[in-house]
Amino acid sequence: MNRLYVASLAMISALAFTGSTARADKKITLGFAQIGAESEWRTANTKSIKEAAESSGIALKFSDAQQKQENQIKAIRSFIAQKVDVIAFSPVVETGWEPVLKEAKAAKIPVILTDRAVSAKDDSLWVAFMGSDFVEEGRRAANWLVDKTKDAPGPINIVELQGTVGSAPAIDRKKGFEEIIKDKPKYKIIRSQTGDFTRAKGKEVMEAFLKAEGKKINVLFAHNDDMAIGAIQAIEEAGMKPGKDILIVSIDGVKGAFEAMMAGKLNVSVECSPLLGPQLMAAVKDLMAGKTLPKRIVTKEGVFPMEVAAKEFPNRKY
Ligand code: GYE
Repeated sequence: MNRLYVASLAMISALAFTGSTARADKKITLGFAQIGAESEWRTANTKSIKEAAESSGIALKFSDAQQKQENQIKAIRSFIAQKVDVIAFSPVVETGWEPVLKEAKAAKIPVILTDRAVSAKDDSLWVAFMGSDFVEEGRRAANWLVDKTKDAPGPINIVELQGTVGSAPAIDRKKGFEEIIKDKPKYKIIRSQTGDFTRAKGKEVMEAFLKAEGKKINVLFAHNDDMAIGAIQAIEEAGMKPGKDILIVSIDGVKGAFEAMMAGKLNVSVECSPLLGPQLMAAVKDLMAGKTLPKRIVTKEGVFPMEVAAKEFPNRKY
């Protein structure tokens, strides 16, 4: 009697056990190694990924690297050790990923790059890259400026706040912007330094630019809105009018930028959408269903000058 009882108990628990592992097996696990929380863009990106994972029924293991490559590498290694189904990450800088990507490949875990690309010869180390065309964003920023100042006499002195050193958006936005102005001698980049995509650094570096160049500065090109917003503060504290004394061109199109445009302090923001979550989850599901993903998935984006800011503001989702 007793033995039978124990045996049936064991059977029941064995059944429950296999039942639950079978169910757990079906749920896809995604490991996502985020860069950090350096900007409004990044916060919106994280929110988009978390919400999309939740609504797609994907189990998300999320890690925040606080803008350090070594932390991202550690997170990816731990995802490999945990045998997640898919790894996705937004590489803080372009280089130095081969070893860890090879480890993922050896473990047969597909990797999707989101937002930022890596620079590596062997592109079999990732299955797809989804994100914006940063060179095009740089061109859009410069094209707006060239058009806006077409009747202004030169020289037009530009200061540039670059994003994180070695990151794809910093390299590409600079490249795209320079490509447009390089055959127009009226435009001169007189100072260029990194503000690491943060408000605090953007303000600090702009203060240094203002100290060195003062009223000579006609334009600020900031690689993201947060640095532009930090710089706006520095310009105001120096007794100048941002958006008037100094034209300000930036990239992202976050709510903070729209508010600055509506206040007349920021002239234009080139859109770069952080809402990659739904696209990423769809790709993860396709991948698990055995489909081949397109190697490059580009996000659709626009340009928003201050004149349209108030009208567009209610439509903004980040
Ligand atoms: O522009 C910036 C963020 O990689 C596109 O990173 C992203 C950039 C974005 O910190 O605000």
